[in-house]
Amino acid sequence: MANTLSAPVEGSRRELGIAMLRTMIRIRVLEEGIEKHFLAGDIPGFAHLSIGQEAVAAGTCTNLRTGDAIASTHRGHGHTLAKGTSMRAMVAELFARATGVCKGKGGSMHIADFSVGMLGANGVVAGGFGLVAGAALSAVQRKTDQVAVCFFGDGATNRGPFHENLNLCAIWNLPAIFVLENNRYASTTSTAETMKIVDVARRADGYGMASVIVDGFDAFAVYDAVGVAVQRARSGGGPTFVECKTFRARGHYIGDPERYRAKTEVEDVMNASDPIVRMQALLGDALAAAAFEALWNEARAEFADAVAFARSSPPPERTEAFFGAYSGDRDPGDPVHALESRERDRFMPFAPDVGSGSQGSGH
Ligand SMILES: Cc1ncc(C[n+]2csc(CCOP(=O)(O)OP(=O)(O)O)c2C)c(N)n1
Ligand SMILES: [Mg+2]
Repeated sequence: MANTLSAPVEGSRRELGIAMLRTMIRIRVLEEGIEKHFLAGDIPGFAHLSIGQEAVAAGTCTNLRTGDAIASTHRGHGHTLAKGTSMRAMVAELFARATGVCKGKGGSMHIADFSVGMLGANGVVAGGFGLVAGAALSAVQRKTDQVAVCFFGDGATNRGPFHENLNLCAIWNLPAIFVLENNRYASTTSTAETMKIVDVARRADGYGMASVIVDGFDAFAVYDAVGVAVQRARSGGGPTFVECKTFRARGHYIGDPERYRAKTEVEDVMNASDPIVRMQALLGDALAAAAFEALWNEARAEFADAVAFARSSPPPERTEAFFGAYSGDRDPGDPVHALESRERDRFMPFAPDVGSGSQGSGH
């Protein structure tokens, strides 16, 4: 398994390490903040945290351009932030405010931000594979060198869309990259109980797809492996499967009693492998303690600003619920707009102007 723990960290490599450390710290601060505000009742719906997995989001997205696409999962805050969505737009969305990235109508599991190529988190496990195959096919047809990255969990690889889309991307040689976050669990079930193999990357062999296994706690290792995959995809070499061995340090969702594993397992893994601590140790000499502290303080200030922004923003208007379900614009002459308006009038003939901003649940 590839990791970079003995590599010297100097020059541009050090700059890269600092950039990825900053991203990981921003994700950690965001998610610890989400946990706090969710438990305080500020965030409706459900939320799944990726604490422990930050190196995968940072190492992957640092390779990507804004025009490249990603598809995420129910555990997608880190992917979204790393791809370039602003902290304010994220937090306002989680707080169900009209200023959120999906106007407060999506929430944690349905965040999408097309302006940065983020095609969507997904409440449907394995829901991202078809989006990525489509985005990759579109890049080929439009003759661009864009790539599309699918983030997914180990559990998702037991579903049909994983197999169908890997096969399709392989035979059509599409510029897709499949980044598996193998965090040892799917909900309450250990992967050891749901598959007979240890390395899920072996499944890529069945489709004739290149694959690599990396230490998912090591952002450099993820960066390097995804970098090779991006290069291959951009130059017409087809898709790659990147298995990142990682760990989810929180419950499946906020509130999960975690009866299926020992508390010591979480402590042991995080004590040995916390990706942020590891990166700080790698950069240790070069980046002094004060500089580390500054990164944390910046991220905390950014998060506090985003919370204040969210709190001062209104909830979406109830009548907005009917808009944005289809592609199209808000020009009253647009047939999609007319259709959505008709639906609003049919289902909400006496709709009040402003609603409570509630979001759907389910996980
Ligand atoms: C099609 C579908 N089946 C079941 C679920 C319920 N569910 C939500 S998350 C999850 C486990 C996913 O595990 P994995 O793919 O390993 O991702 P992780 O949660 O570990 O990040 C399940 C079964 C769902 N959301 N969608
Ligand atoms: Mg999993």
